[in-house]
Amino acid sequence: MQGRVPSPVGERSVFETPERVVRRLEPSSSSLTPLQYLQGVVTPADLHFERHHGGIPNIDPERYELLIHGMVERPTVFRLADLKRFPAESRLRFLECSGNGGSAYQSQGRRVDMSPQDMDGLTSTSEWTGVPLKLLFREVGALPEATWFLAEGMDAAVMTRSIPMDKAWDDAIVAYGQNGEPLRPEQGYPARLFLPGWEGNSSVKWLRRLELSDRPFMTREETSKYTDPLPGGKARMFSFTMDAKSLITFPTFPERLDGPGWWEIRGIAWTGRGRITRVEISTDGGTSWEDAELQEPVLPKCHVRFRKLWNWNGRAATLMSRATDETGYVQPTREELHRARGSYTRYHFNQIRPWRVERDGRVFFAG
Ligand SMILES: Nc1nc2c(c(=O)[nH]1)N[C@H]1C(S)=C(S)[C@@H](COP(=O)(O)O)O[C@H]1N2
Ligand SMILES: [Mo]
Repeated sequence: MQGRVPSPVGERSVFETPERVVRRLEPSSSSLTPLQYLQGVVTPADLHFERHHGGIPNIDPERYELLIHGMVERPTVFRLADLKRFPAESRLRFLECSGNGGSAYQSQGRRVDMSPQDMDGLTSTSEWTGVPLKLLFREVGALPEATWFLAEGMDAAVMTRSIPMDKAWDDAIVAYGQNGEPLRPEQGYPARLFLPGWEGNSSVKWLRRLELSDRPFMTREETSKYTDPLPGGKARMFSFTMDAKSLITFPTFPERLDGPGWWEIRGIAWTGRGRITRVEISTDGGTSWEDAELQEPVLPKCHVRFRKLWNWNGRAATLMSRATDETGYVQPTREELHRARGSYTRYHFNQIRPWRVERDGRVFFAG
């Protein structure tokens, strides 16, 4: 039987219902990746989470310009075509908003009907392509006195962040590609800063200006926002690195296990410090732990899949996952995180997420 003829651009199977793939929209300024429906580590570009502080600008790539100035020998304007003349780099890396997981932390066990998407959908993984920032900084002759640079976006929010120069010499890129195609407008088309492993906010989209300096600029986004209030009236600033985190994506709300027997507990783990080296699973609320298997590829600063077979005896159980990264850092419990950061902390919520499996097979968030 003859099937459908090819189309210039493919589409999803009609059996993959929109409710399954569509992103839950939070009031206007963000959308969430449906983590529980994804396979492998790549997030399809149209399911990448979005977070915009001033909407999505529409930028003509022919008119795009990136100015690099300040403590440099040769202030330079780069067009998009100029950026593409440098040797490109492509890497699979996660991007996570540092506010991710905040509602679960703040609900203190009151909200049980959250799916992984509801709870942690502000994280996604893409293959990002772009020019290493160090090549651009060498090109303009960055002065040795420069220790920070300002990154500025051209959206209505004029997002600005101060970034230590060390990140530029390490692995920062100016990205123009995502999963093999140009960036989506939602991800910063035609070019964004991309800082692997660092809080999403610092990866400034619709990038128009980089200014090198010998001090941070103390912008609104690093003083009134993106600082973590701590117990005792202090606050930590420039908390860029995303700490190791894991979350179970199955079984989770709203799934229901249809009977006792062998089930595969699955999830994803990631860390801004490099590689995930271990994920442990507890099926008894944290009393005992066993190693999960890490599924290839296990890449640095990238979502990694883990899995563990569980023989469910049909009694109520509490499932947890706990990640360790290559620096030896271990994902904390909610109590440990609370002790370190208090109730009013607003960013970097990497506490262990527990799930309660009821005797009837229904699963609820138990955090
Ligand atoms: N110019 C600009 N850059 C921005 C933002 C923004 O609103 N404007 N949002 C930041 C925040 S808070 C996050 S979490 C990430 C989200 O990137 P995404 O929308 O591609 O997922 O972009 C960051 N870069
Ligand atoms: Mo964010």
